[in-house]
This record gives sequence, C-alpha cells and structure tokens, in this order.
Amino acid sequence: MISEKMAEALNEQLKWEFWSGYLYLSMSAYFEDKGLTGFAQWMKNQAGEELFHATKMYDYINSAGGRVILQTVEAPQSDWESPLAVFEDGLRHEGEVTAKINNLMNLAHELKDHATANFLQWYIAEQVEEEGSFGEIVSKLKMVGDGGGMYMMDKELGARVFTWPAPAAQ
Ligand code: OFO
Repeated sequence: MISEKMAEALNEQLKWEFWSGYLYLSMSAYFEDKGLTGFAQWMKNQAGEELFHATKMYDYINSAGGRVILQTVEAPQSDWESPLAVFEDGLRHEGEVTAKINNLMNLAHELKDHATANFLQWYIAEQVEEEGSFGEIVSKLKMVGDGGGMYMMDKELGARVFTWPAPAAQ
C-alpha cells in the first residue's frame, strides 16, 4: 500500500497533468482563433494525451490503495505573441513537468516505494518524448518564419491523431 506522503505527492502531480491538458486546450483555442486549424488540432491532441496521463495516475493512486483528492486547476494563459511563443511556452512547461516527475521518482526511492518507482518510469520516458516533440516544432518554426512555410506546417501538424491507448498498453 502506498504511503500518505507518496499519495499526496502523486495527487499534486495529478493536478499538473490536468493543468497541462488545460494549458494545451487553451493553446488550441488560440490557434483556432488565428485560423491555424492544423496547429489547433495538434494541441487538442496534446491535451488529450495529458488527460490520459492524468487518468493513468488517478488509476494508479486508487489501485495502490491511496486516496485521490482532486485539487483546484487554475486558469491557464489564453494569449500569446506568436505560434513560436506558444510552442516555446509548451517546451518550457514540459521541462517543468519533467523536473516534477524526477522529484517524484526521487521521493519514491527515498521511501523505498519500488512499485511507485516502477510506475513512474513510464512518465520518465514519456517526458523525453514530450520535450522532444515540442523542441522539434520550436526548431521548425524558427526555420520557417511567418511565410508560406507556416501554411505547410499547419498542414503537417493537422495530421496528428491521438488515440486513447488500449488498456493493455496503459
Ligand atoms: Fe504529462 O506530459 Fe506533458 O505535461
């Protein structure tokens, strides 16, 4: 059974996973407003992924005998200077989430909670992917500037699809 301290820390992370989803949905709304529907679609999918991260954590706390306590999710920012600023913000945010996951892993080790450490391993790997995908788009946006390349990127990002993983893969 999970300790109270670990459950409390996971509940705090659960809030951040939901908040990440909220932030990316807000970014999606920003792109919708600008008519960049491909960027909007990409961000909406990202929000879906965050909801999956949150649900996975919610399930783990429950199955490990902890008590889920949902917390207040603050309103995210709603406006940005440019598409590049949006993705730079996303990249910065993912860096912060990575640090939070690393701290959780440190706590699990400190508490000798091997089951939670094993569970968190999935998030450690996921954060590498998350930072990588935001970083790649930041680099591309810097390359294309504001011209026709932006139209091509909108098309490319609009092709992203997020499918809720099957239970076995969770
Ligand atoms: Fe949940 O990975 Fe992004 O924040």
